[in-house]
Amino acid sequence: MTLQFTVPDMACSACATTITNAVTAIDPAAKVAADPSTKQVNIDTQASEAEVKAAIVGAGYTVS
Ligand SMILES: [Cu+2]
Repeated sequence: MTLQFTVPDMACSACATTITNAVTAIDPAAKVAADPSTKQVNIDTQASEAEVKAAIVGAGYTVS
């Protein structure tokens, strides 16, 4: 399943890496494409939307 989130406070590539790591911590098989310029995060994962959202929020970011 592909999830798409907007993360407005993803400002740079370090943020993108932090978000990617937070998601792969809950699903090591997830494919994460986080783009700081568009604030979009696309995630191909078997984890639920709620789990992925919680992981991103837990890393200190806002999901809108
Ligand atoms: Cu950053």
